[in-house]
Amino acid sequence: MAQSLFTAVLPMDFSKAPTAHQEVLSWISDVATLCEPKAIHFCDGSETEELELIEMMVRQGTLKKLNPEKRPGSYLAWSDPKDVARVEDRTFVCTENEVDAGPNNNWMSPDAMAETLRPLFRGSMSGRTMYVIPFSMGPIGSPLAKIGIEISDSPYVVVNMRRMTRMGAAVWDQLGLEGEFVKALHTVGAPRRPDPLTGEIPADKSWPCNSEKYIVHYPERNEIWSFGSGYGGNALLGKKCFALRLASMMGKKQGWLAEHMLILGVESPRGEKIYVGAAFPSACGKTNFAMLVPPKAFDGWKVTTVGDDIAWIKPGADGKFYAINPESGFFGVAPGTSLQTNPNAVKTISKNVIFTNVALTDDGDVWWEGLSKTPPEKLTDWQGQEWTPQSGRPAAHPNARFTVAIEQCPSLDEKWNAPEGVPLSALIFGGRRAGLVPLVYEADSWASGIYSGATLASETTAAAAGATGIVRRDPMAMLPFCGYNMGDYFAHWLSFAENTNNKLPKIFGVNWFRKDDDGKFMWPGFGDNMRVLKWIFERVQGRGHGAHNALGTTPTYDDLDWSGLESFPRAAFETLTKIDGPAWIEETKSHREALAKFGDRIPTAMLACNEQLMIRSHQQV
Ligand code: TSX
Ligand code: MN
Repeated sequence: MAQSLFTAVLPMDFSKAPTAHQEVLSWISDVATLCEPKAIHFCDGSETEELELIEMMVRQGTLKKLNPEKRPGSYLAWSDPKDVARVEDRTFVCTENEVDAGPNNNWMSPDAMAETLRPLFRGSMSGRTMYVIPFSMGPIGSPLAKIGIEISDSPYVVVNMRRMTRMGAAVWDQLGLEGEFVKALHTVGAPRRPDPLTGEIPADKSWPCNSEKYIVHYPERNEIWSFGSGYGGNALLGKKCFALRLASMMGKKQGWLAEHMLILGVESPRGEKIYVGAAFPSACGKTNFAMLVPPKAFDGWKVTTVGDDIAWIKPGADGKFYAINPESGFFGVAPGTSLQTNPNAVKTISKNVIFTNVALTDDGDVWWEGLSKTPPEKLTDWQGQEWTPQSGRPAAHPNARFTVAIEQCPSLDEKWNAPEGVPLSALIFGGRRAGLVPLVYEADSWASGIYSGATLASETTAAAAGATGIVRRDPMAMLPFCGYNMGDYFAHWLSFAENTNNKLPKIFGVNWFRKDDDGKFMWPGFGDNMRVLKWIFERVQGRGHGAHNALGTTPTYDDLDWSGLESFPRAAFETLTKIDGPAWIEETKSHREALAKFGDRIPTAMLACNEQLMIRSHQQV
């Protein structure tokens, strides 16, 4: 490590530490005493630091350097095959009272969990360097931003956190001597202890991890303890653990919302601009929507990207709902990403990328299913095995990822880093439904819009485990990410209507995935979703027309702009937006059962919406 960087070797001497924040230093000291690392390194976020860590990981086999002519500044990691995704059944929310975590979370009492974790963390960093990673979720100094410090024994985590968050020395200045921060502790749980016979430390694995895993949240202490995994949301603790699970709880206490939403801007040829937040469950193409390229015929219309995964939203003094993207990078799913599905993403990942679990080409570049129609003749798959198109197994893991700084995105919005955030005029909830749900509708009210989010569902695809076509409820796409009781969460959403100063965003439902009787997608999707976005834009401006039905307001054929898609049959659009009363009676029954699973904290307003929808479904012809 360079001399300019502070590396404390045990016993601890913090006299040259980059912060004098007493609570930070005593926490670091406690963690080091528990985890017994061989050294402590305070990350400064510099390029020099990153290059040194990368060089070390290349030497050790964790990273492969990609061909600098094809993919400058980029590297590839292959994980342990048993460490490829978030582990929801190993994820816990530890509140004093079980009911506060809710039926939507695994729960253990904080004391019982501490007893479980202490022995696992004791000596867990033996033979490794412990990295202290200061980061800000949101623009440093923004009134909406929050600071975290991750302690991790994984250099892979450091280089990923540098892309995904504002990480480095500037955070210490912002934190000062008294500032609040989230304590985020992570270990891969693979101590390197000397062999008892030879005294030698065995060679390290390229992807150290532990078969036992715990992802633990203490919302009442603003703490995260993560054990045993080096992958994504299990290890990059600023993302799902902090920015969604802990932040959702902070937002409930402090009057704001932490949501699993992309944020995009829509600008008309006349220069009018709105911002939109959208929540979709996984495998619905959130990143694609966040980077949408309008059809050629939509000359002068622009879609810009603020974020692709998380939004922190708070009403301002003017009552508008201001949103920031707490992240500064994309941790995106690679398979399915191509010039056809998402040209902006492909351009974003042309350089300075950490790829995880994609396939390697003969000339040192990357490949994944969907990148090109015809796969290369020969590849090395994500497990390091030779692969040909005849192999009969995917070359990239279906959950393979790219990690890249948001600033490389060609559609980046000019206000992506604005400390005050961007004002949201519309919120969208969307799922993958082969039937029932029309292409788009506007909810009649704040409460009925929340109801449509609360009953959001998506059908499983071939990519997800198990059978296809099974409807899974995923309220507001937050089921795995709400850090408290989901009933209280709906109540918190409803509470924003109580302040009459609030200018509530309009709420829309969308479904890009409706199929015809032959099982074919009816809507072209992708860039053509601009037609729907334009209608939403017009509705927000009080123009835009539609027909009223059981769900709210849906555009008729003539209400959409068909420029460049004039061949789309009127009859197909009728089917695509049809609301089938009898089918909605059944759907509404299923809503009621789904809401009942969240227990007695469900607000009565949600049950009233359910009854209302039942009446309207009976009236729907
Ligand atoms: O991301 C998607 N979007 C949103 C884009 C802004 N996908 C991919 C989902 C998996 C992550 C979509 N898939 C969308 C969509 O709007 N629509 C569909 C379904 C579909 C797939 C293929 C075609 C049309 C629709 N057409 C052809 O393949 C030619
Ligand atoms: Mn997500």
